[in-house]
Amino acid sequence: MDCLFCKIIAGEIPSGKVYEDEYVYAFRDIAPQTPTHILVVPKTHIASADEVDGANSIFVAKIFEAIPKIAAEAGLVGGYRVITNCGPDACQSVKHLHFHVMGGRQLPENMG
Ligand code: DGP
Repeated sequence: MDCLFCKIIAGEIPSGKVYEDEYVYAFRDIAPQTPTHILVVPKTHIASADEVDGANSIFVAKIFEAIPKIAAEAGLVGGYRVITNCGPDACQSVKHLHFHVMGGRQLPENMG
């Protein structure tokens, strides 16, 4: 499967890894939109939030267990935003489920 984030997880493409466990891989976004911008992804190929089901939702649960640790390690003491883009209307560009963890400054209230 020709998936950029699968290649990053496999170490075939370098990334700024910040966290990894059995289910979860997290790395710095290549084009950060906030002072801290981390991508948190499942270590199995799930194309988007549309593809989450009972067979793979453990990966999503583990991602949300990892996010507070990742945020704390990144020093996001004032809070952070978690976003996933799903499909063309949301401008999802990489077809491997990922959660943007963004912070390091006051974020705008408007998200869309
Ligand atoms: P989205 O638009 O929600 O699909 O976000 C995809 C994100 O992936 C975008 O913020 C940029 C990031 N990205 C794309 N290619 C790479 C890469 O090769 N390395 C890293 N670290 N991030 C990437």
